[in-house]
Amino acid sequence: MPPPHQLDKRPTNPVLPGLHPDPSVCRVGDDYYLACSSFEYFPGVPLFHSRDLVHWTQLGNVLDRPEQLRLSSAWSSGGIYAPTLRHHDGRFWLIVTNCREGGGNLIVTATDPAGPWSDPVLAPDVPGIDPDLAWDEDGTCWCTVAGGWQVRIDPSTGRTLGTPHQLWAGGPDAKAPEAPHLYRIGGYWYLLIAEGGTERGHGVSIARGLSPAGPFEPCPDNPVLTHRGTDRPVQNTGHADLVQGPDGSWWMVLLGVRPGGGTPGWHVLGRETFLTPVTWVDDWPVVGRVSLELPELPWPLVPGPAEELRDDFDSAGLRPYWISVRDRPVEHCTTEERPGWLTLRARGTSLDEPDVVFTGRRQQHVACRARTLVDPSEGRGGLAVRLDEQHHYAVEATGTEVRVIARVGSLSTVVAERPAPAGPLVLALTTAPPPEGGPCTGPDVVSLGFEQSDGTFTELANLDGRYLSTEVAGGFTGRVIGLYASDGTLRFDWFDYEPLDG
Ligand code: 6LW
Repeated sequence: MPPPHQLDKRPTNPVLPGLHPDPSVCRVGDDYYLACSSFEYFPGVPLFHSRDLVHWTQLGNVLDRPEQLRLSSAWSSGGIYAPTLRHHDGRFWLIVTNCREGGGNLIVTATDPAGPWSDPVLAPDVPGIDPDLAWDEDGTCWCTVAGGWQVRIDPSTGRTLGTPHQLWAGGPDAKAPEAPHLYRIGGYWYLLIAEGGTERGHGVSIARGLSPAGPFEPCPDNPVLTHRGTDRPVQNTGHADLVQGPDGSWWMVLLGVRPGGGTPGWHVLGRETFLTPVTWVDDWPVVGRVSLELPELPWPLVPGPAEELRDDFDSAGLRPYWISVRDRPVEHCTTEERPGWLTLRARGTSLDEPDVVFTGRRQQHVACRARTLVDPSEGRGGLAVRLDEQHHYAVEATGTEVRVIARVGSLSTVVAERPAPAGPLVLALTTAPPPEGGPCTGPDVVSLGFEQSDGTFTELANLDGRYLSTEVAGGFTGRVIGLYASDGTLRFDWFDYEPLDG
């Protein structure tokens, strides 16, 4: 049994649950590395390591310095989209798009994937989002982007060479041909793309040719992967990357969602990273169905270190899973000011504001509990589950009151209010599957309240979770559970996240 507050990483699919979409993977010897999108959150681009493609340990975040990542003008679900991670010539290369005003494509490199990563080199002439880097035998680097556009590039300067040309953009009338990855496998160059849009119509298609610059012939069995029109528990499957194991077997990492509730189904954790096997027939990939069961692996599992679920804020700085909305200046978020506590100093006046001081972790389990001990004597703030500025539930404390606030679209309301006991208090929220119901049943219920000094939970509100889903809020993210300050200074002694699934 793992010690309390640590998550025994039992192998499951998704291999990276919660808001971890657009996975890009590479192998170096016996080690695998994987990066994901991070949108309006800072630091950006979480980076993971694994020895078995199943157990992933976060090494850090690629864009973890303000000089590398500016998100101030990024709207919710804007910011960092769709990295490609590759290892070439003894270095790790990562290319990614910052979708904000004045943003664009950027390239960073590192010799150690745990960092530090370089300052970004901008690639302003790369003609689109979802950039990929691939090197051919003579060292030419090809950058391919959404829509099937490609241009040669010098990745060390970001300068493009020559004029972009269009390769292959999926099937006729394909919606959103994106997420290209180009590989040399055997005698062919393969262009893997996503198409159909990242919603229920999502899929993966492939084409091949003899040169990285095309022409490409589409696979007769496209899409090689889609769950559209099925009742499989994993939906929206797409945006994939391929990797080969040391034994020669092939694997695909991809994004998928787990919708819950009645119809049309709501996914609340965001787009998650799944793993599925790939075999080859006539030099075309055949992709296994993406299931909640782990595929059989031809190697033994290598669990990483157990994950710490409780943070006592005793170490300098925050662990890599903590993400903040748009930035994290030390004047607003620090563990240094009162040792052993996280201090948050308000800037925006509520979670509705784009500059709110909020720092949290991805919700990774359908059923979970989060608790924090807060000292609200110098301000107002608390514990929230956030989808974006317009969709969040919070239990908030001042020196005198505890209240639950719900914001859904343009409606914001104080759902419940109680006098607060004096001194620090424990705020708590749980998410749980809904009671049995008909087609209108939501995906889960979110209960918010506080704990009495004897540890009993006082529920102040119990809210339908569908309003904190991507199907309601729109966009590309998922829920983040965390701590915020909306006025003055809030101090948090600890934060505890506990999975309740199974
Ligand atoms: C990303 C695109 C996608 O740029 O969603 O599912 C977008 N695929 O490739 C944002 O994550």
